[in-house]
Amino acid sequence: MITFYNHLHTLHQGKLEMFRGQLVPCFEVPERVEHVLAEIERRQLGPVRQPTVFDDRVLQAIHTPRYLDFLAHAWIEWVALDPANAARDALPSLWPVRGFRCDVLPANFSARMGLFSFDAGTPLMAGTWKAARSGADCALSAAQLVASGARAAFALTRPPGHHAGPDFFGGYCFLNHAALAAQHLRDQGAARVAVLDIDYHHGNGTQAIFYSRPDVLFTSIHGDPHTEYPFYLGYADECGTGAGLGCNCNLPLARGTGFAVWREALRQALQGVARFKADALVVSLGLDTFDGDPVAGFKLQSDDYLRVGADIAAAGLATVFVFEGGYAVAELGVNAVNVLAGFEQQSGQAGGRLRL
Ligand code: SP5
Ligand code: ZN
Repeated sequence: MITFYNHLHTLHQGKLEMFRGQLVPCFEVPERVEHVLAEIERRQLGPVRQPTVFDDRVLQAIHTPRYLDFLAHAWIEWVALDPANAARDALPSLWPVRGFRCDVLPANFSARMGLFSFDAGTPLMAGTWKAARSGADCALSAAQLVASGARAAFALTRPPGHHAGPDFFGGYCFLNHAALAAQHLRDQGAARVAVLDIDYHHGNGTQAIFYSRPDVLFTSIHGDPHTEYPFYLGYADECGTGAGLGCNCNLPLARGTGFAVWREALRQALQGVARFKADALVVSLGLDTFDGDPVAGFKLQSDDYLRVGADIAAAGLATVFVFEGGYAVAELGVNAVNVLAGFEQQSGQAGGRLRL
């Protein structure tokens, strides 16, 4: 399997995130993808390439122009507020909740930052835009390869993407790579695309992006939002709306869930993908379902990820894997590559390729 590696990811390196009234060191660190890259090389999963650079206009199929414009210029505006800001990351501290106006763009930068975000755990810095932009290129390159007939491809990037919506960042995410990949597959001729999100946290951004669309199925297995981040979305009764009714499927599981129950949810999710008659699959590959993860609560073991990959391969679809969360840094390489190697072992030579 070919990996598209975001060689610019280190430009994004957050210092602190807000947690229970304190600024604590970021969980989403550069070493995360470096461990995965090292394991890909050690196990000889396949070639590692730099992404093709795609036109900015491709991003506009998923994100609003005013949000993209905000992200591209956020850092210079943050520093313009106060030159001393250059030494610290930008974090939002106020948000327009129910009853406030979101249609008017405030001139004040902090006010705009709140308008385009949903948490105070997602620091933005000088290199965030470049890093996220190059991550989008990785996802688009992987989708392009799969559209040209590859059985699968992997976008290895950070910051992650699945919490980012049409016009908001949060949950360590700025641009929604999985959504960009799914849209690119559509634009290249795949009539129906499924997104399978197996990160511990609900992919609220991806759900929001496709909620009213009948051509993209979003299906997600995650910690129950009653108790788990991002809390305000991800319940089982969210099934899509309008033409997209029936094209959204949430499978929330209790904190503490182990592999047997999780795997049954995966079987259900893949059954939905089959019923949808998807032509291609995008997997939001979060590894924070791991037992040892410091921010999450499922109990998957390293070996389980081999079976996760095999189960996904058995769906028989051309597949784009997009790297998302996972914060047990030392085990992240083994866990991620286990999914990809399990997939490769299971996927035969025939079938599972797009003919567009
Ligand atoms: C992509 C992704 O996985 N984003 C997750 C964002 C979760 N942010 C909130 C994490 C809360 C931190 N909890 C710390 C628990 C310390 N024991
Ligand atoms: Zn996560």
